[in-house]
Amino acid sequence: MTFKDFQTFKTAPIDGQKPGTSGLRKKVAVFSEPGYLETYTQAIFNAIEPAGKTFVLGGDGRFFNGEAIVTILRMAAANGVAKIILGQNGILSTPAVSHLIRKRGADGGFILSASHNPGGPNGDFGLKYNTANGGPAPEAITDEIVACAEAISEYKIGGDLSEVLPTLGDLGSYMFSGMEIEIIDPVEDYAALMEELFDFDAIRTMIDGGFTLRFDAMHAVTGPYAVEILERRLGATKGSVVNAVPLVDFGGGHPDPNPVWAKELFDHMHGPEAPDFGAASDGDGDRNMIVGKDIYVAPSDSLAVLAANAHLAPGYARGIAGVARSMPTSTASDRVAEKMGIEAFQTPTGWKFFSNLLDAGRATLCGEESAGTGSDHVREKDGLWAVLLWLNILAVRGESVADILMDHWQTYGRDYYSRHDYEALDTESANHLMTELKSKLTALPGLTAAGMTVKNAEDFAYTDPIDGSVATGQGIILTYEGGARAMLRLSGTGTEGATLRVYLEQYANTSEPLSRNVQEALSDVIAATSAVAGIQGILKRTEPDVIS
Ligand code: VG1
Ligand code: CO
Repeated sequence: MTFKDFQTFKTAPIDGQKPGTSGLRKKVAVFSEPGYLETYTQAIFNAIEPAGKTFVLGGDGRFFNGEAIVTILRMAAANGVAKIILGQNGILSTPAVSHLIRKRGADGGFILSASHNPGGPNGDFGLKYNTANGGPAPEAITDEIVACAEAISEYKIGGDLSEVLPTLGDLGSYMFSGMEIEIIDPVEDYAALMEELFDFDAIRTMIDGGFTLRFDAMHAVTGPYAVEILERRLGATKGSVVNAVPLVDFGGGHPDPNPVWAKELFDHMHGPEAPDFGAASDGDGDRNMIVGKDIYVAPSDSLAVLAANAHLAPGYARGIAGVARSMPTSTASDRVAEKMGIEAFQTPTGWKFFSNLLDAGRATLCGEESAGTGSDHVREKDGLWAVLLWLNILAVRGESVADILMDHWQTYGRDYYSRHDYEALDTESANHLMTELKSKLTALPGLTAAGMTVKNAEDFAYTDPIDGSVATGQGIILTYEGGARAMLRLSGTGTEGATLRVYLEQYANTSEPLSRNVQEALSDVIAATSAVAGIQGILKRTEPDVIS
């Protein structure tokens, strides 16, 4: 094929294309409208000047992944891209893309995923652009992409890829219209990186000694990664990885690893057959849930425990430089940082805000309450990485998950924590609630509701300590007298109406009871926050849809 075979087409009008917390997410029906994916892809290309550059490409295998890969390959060729490093069959987990960009010195990457959102023909699809450091594009670039999406009127696309590549399943290098496509094993480089960071011998010895585990891949992208690493390389019994086969609709499930959506694993870990360790990951492999026998580790606690113990793994034996957490994540990790004498950061929600801190070597570990934990080994959160760090710590300490968590609370105190989600709200009332709350922030300090007195009320804005960029309107923080916090923000990843997230936190020091029921321990802050924000009055909801 020659260059003249490339054609330009009129773009489809794309409405509401602004990327949210993590890339652009829409219903499959929207993404697959003629010209929609093409328009957004061309907008990215127009924003990043792709000619002569190398990109990594892959997705979580959800419905429309294959078609989208082919479209992006044809468009990359037409836009003069020099090379695409493609996961076999178009599959790569999000952390694996991040690692490949860094390892190969690529100029960026495209991740096809709507992460934890359901898939299938009626589910969601998404596209995220990551930059050369391996991290999600910062706001300056996503703003540029949006501007390009509004301004363009045509897109460039190459000819029939199937003449060169009838399938995307054969490893090797191929030339397509002057662009190289290198098809690689999606697992190999990632597994090798994990072997560098963790003491696989110690974990293997622990497993040989009778330690049992179950990993729920939720029919999403981590299946092949977990089978290779946990079963083949670490010797976990065959079948320890359940729901290991990735399916385009995730088996009809909601690939979000929390006690609600990973209930099967959660119940198993609380039943008579519970193994020593349970874990799950999400659609694109960047989230993790950690459960011990009869004990769930809240993600905010997990970050704190990992920070306090990371030095037990070879990759972090020199210690960690700092810990960063997103604003609604509990302050448990701050306490660890303080004791260790290292920096603690509070960033807005979304992994992109950690990138600069990781690049600058100011933070080594990062985490979000939404089951995201990671480190400076890549620039995304990383589900299996968190699982392996936990396993490494368990192997070195020789204690149970429950013992390690209890010991942590007895050392630092406990941050009782929960997130209440109000889903599928009409956008107007959700916005109204936030606007009302913002309008009365200055009047809140001193106000008492449900026996709790508001100490401080803040509309969270973040100034990046490295490049000075400012992100405003990142959610409301209510601080109460006595160490409780509540955070409220609207989700930026949903595709239906609006979701209000209410994050609730109550600190108990070491002399207080540390094993209370979480919702009970939080009941005052729940009631107070509900009253202060007018949740029932404005949303006409009495209960959240999801409690995690
Ligand atoms: C949610 C989480 C946030 C996470 C984001 C992407 O965003 O709350 O912590 O970074 O999803 O995660 P929101 O705006 O819906 O609250 V993933 O695993 O979906 O890439
Ligand atoms: Co994800």
